[in-house]
Amino acid sequence: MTEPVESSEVKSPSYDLSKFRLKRILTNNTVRKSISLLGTFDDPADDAIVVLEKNAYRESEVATELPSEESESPKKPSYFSADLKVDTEFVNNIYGSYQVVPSRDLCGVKCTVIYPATEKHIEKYSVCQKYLIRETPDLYQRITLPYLTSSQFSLEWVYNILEHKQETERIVFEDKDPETGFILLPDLKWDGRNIESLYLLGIVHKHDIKSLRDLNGSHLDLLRNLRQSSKDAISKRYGINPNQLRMYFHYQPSFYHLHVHINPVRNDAPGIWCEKSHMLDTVINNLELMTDYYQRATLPFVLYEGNKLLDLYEQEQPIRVVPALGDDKEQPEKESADADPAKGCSNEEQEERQCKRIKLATPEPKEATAQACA
Ligand code: M7G
Repeated sequence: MTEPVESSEVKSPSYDLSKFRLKRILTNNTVRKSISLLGTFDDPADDAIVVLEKNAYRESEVATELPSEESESPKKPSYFSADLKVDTEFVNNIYGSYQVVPSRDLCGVKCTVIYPATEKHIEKYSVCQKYLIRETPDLYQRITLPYLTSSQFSLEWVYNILEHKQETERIVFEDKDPETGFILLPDLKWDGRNIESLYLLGIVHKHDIKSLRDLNGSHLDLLRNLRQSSKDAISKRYGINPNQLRMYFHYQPSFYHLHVHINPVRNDAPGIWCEKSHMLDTVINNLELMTDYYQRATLPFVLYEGNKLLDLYEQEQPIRVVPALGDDKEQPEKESADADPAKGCSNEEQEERQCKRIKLATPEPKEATAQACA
């Protein structure tokens, strides 16, 4: 039974995690060892998303005792102890294969719940096709900006953090300056246990910067402070060398209030792909070279099937239907309305062509390659 943290000011919905009822699996990522589930709790009308993720190994968990330490207590949990249950699968010559169950302390699974979940959350956590958009400043103004202004995830959780209503005890560092200040705290994705997989967020106090697109030369002091003060605070709290930290923005982000993602470079954190991440160092340098760089740049970003913004871009330029081979123009001509594959193929030939393309673009449904849009 899990009871979400409540404060007197902010009510969080309550639910009993053990009573989760599965409707369907949204993604099963065998590489990350995580599974995203759609279901319900007591009220069948409210959808819930539950994400289960096996924890990363901590180096202390594989430590073995030295003879001189045997009498020392208390013992830290370790795989190699009398508690380990071992089932032998096979032993062949010098090779052995086993299934082992370690002590209870080492069997924890990180669980994230979104309840009630909206259609947009379900979209974000589902397996889907992804497409790259090259967003010019004009396309941003005409298509992306109106869309994100009318349809975006609630920023309530961000304001709760900035106003010290939630997660207050998790704050690692705060600079309260309204122009250049920010709050540094663990990201929802971090299990909070393993420094190897450390994942922090730096959320700025300023309220009018939606994303990278809004940044200009006047924000350089804020960005430099974000970089330096975060590094200092992380070094002090976690003992991590500042030169081993990856600091970046997402474009497009899911939440349009400026925040920087921070994790160790040696850890492949989720969402570090080049099509989504912009290093803080590069952003600062671009603004030093050209103060309105992000108002002038064409910024690529990923859209996924099911996102309404993809349909809006499709009306502007063909995205799901790739131009015929050899017709690799910079800006492909707009195709006729009947070519919209989302509405099905209008004639057999087109259907066959389209199906071939989808087959090429769609990996075999191996679990190992299934990726959430998140
Ligand atoms: P993003 O780039 O806007 O979206 O990052 P994406 O990375 O999800 O596509 C938002 C970040 O905020 C993500 O890394 C989330 O894991 C994190 N996050 C989201 N929520 C709702 C919370 C929350 O309530 N608390 C904390 N600490 N982090 C959150």
